[in-house]
Amino acid sequence: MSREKSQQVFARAQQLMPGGVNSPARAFGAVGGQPIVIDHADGAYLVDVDGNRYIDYIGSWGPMIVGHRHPEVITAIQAALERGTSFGAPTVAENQLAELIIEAVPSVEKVRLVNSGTEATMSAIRLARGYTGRDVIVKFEGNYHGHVDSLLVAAGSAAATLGVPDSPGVTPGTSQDTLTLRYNDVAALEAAFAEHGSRIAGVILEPVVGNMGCVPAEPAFAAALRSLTTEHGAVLIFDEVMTGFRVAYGGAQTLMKITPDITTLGKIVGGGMPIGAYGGRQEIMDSILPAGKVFQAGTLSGNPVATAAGIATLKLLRDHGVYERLETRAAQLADGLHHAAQAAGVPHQLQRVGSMMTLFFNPDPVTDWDVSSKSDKAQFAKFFWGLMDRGVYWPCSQYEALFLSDKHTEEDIAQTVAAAAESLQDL
Ligand code: KE4
Repeated sequence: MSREKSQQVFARAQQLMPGGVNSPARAFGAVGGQPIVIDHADGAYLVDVDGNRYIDYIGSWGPMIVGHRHPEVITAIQAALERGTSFGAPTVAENQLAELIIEAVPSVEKVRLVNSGTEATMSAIRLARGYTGRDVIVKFEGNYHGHVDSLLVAAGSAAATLGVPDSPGVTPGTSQDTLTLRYNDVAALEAAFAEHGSRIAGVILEPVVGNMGCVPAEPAFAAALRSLTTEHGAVLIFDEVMTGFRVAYGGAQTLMKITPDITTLGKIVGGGMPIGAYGGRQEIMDSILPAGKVFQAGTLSGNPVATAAGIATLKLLRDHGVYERLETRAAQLADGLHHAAQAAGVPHQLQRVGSMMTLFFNPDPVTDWDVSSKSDKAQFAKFFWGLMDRGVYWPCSQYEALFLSDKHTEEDIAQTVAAAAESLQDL
């Protein structure tokens, strides 16, 4: 498989942009080698600039749940373009996307659209602090909430992958009000509230972590989160940027039957265009300017082209039985990967919620960052390139989840499992 053009383009990229990428997750830092440069995509497939086709399990890190270039999404974007690209003024489409989100997500009575997941989580913690008048935010090791200064503490995703979970440039003054606990550790959570309860403005977590690999919140942990935040008057924030509209139409909160106070969204809600959102109880959301006094703003927030893509995507998810098909395909993939690893005698955990999952090279069930960080990253890197050389595009880090789309076919799954079986045998 020639990747000559990718190498030429990436060599130039490295002269122009730090590390040659506009987001470190793409840099292949954990697996060695160089990223492939994508020319175009369609359905479940990516095609690189050398003409190599891959079955795509990143899906732009989650957004492409209905597949690349879905005709109804493209048509909606084209129609929006005929009316203009940005007005900086209210539009009907913002109402329509807000209504879809409010209808879908149980905790959201009012919502504010922004331009990325990072903006959503940054705004959500400012809102929690402004609403409660308190300073401390609790987060969890291995959870990633975007590059928000006060949350870049023990972060997951690319921060963990590239070894900077506590980034340079984040000052002690910023991180002093961030309390970082172990995920799924009820005792630690109880102790934190016992000691700091009256100072805690909010608790933010990924209800199903994707950013240390796929690690769901255990029921006792989830219940403790809700009871302790309620008892102490703290805001419970579910960061559903990844899980929102992914694990279920209403997000992880509908599966867990836990209603947070604020939910952050991104990725799928923009259908591949730059959209984030945060929403919650009306009395909390009405603290946001201009209804209230907590400042947050954005030139391109609610952009008409982006909202058109988001509306089309959410309607496809709401009306066309996508989740049933995703569940069937995801179960087939998970089952195939587990049996292939078993046959190869490779210690592993296959952890899945809906159509997001991770094959951990780890003998122990992964419940928190301590365990996840002990996964065999050298094995993962070999497995990754074995798949790439067999036309399967896998998340380029053990600390990421993979995602299926509605366009992945049974044949794609069979081809992926066969490629995985060969790659695992070669370890
Ligand atoms: P963005 O600012 O990248 O849109 O969203 C940040 C974010 C917030 N919360 C969660 C749970 C997230 O997973 C993310 C972003 N996810 C990573 C992948 N693990 C995005 C990929 C990247 O950084 O390039």
